[in-house]
Amino acid sequence: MDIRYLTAGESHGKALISIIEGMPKGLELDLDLINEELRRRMKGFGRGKRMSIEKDRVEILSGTRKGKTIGSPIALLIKNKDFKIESLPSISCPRPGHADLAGILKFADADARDILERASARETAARVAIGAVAKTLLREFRVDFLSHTVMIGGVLAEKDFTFARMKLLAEASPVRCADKEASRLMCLEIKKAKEDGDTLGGIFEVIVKGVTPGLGNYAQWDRRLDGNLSRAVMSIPGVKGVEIGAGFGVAFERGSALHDGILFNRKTKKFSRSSNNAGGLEGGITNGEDIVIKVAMKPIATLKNPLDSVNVKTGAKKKAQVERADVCVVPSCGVIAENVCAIEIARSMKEKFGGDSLSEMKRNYEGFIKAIRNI
Ligand code: EPS
Repeated sequence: MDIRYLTAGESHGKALISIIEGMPKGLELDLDLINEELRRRMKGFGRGKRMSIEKDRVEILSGTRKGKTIGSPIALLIKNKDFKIESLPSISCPRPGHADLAGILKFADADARDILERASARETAARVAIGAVAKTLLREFRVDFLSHTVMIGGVLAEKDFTFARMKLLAEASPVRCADKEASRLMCLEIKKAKEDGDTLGGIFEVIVKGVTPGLGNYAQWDRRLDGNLSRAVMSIPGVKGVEIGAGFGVAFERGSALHDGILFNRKTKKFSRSSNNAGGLEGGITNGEDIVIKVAMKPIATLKNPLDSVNVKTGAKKKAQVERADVCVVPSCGVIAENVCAIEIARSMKEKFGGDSLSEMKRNYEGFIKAIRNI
């Protein structure tokens, strides 16, 4: 069975709900691990007041027995503490950059409240919960994730580290930046933006280690894993650019300089590459190298010092609605991207190795690993 999922819930509604189908039977679901992902998503310097109100915790409503998946749909619940949707006022001065005006036009309804309640990035908590389940499955196959901030407010992280060190340092930074000095300067930029009633976007990178070769399929466009990963990341609110591997940089190189040389170790019978400009994906399939995805996020659209707008009911020139908001959410977006990528990789794993139970899936996986050592 294919893995598919849905989320429901408004930013100030009762709760966020996730349903995930297709997880193999027999997977131990660690509630602490899911809650830890939710906690990571809430963190970060530049977050607003809402994150001090909420304490995102997941409740598993179905799909498990005695702590293990039973092969039926898994339903997850995250309750909103700030449940007040019925008493919130209408919004008729849309914020440039948010879904407000596009949604007003879509529904031909002058109140943006219904739009922003679902368009809000709060929905990503529900996706992170699903991603945490996907990560739990992938952990069984030794797949590991990190995200780290590359740029905020014009400050670039300049230092490079090994996967393990990068992960450690990014986790310890208030902006998920592994370069300590850059991290400090990024915080200063966020502080300045806040003082000016302004917001900041940025760039971050997701790296996935331990992914087996052969996931994804070029046989049909919608089975290409690069396309599915890009779509998943691009669908996170605020994301405007997604690059895989060298990304836009590929356009500047000659083929001889860009493509990653093929190496073979006779002892381990493993292929490897002299570089990873492909970002772990060739022909829409994983090639065994790390998957590397770089993401550009726009600044939050709600400004304390609001932009020009109009009252859509009267046509009069007005300032955009000011709502409680964050100043910079690039670190959280990195965590969300890790998790939506986990869902896509788990989907591809399930497609390739099938299996109704985890043990069946593992048998198929081990058999495949043996086969590629003997080609
Ligand atoms: C978010 C909750 C929201 C915002 C943010 C993400 O809470 P509230 O709107 O009640 O302050 O902090 O939403 C947006 C960035 C957005 O554009 O809507 C969350 O849980 O991540």
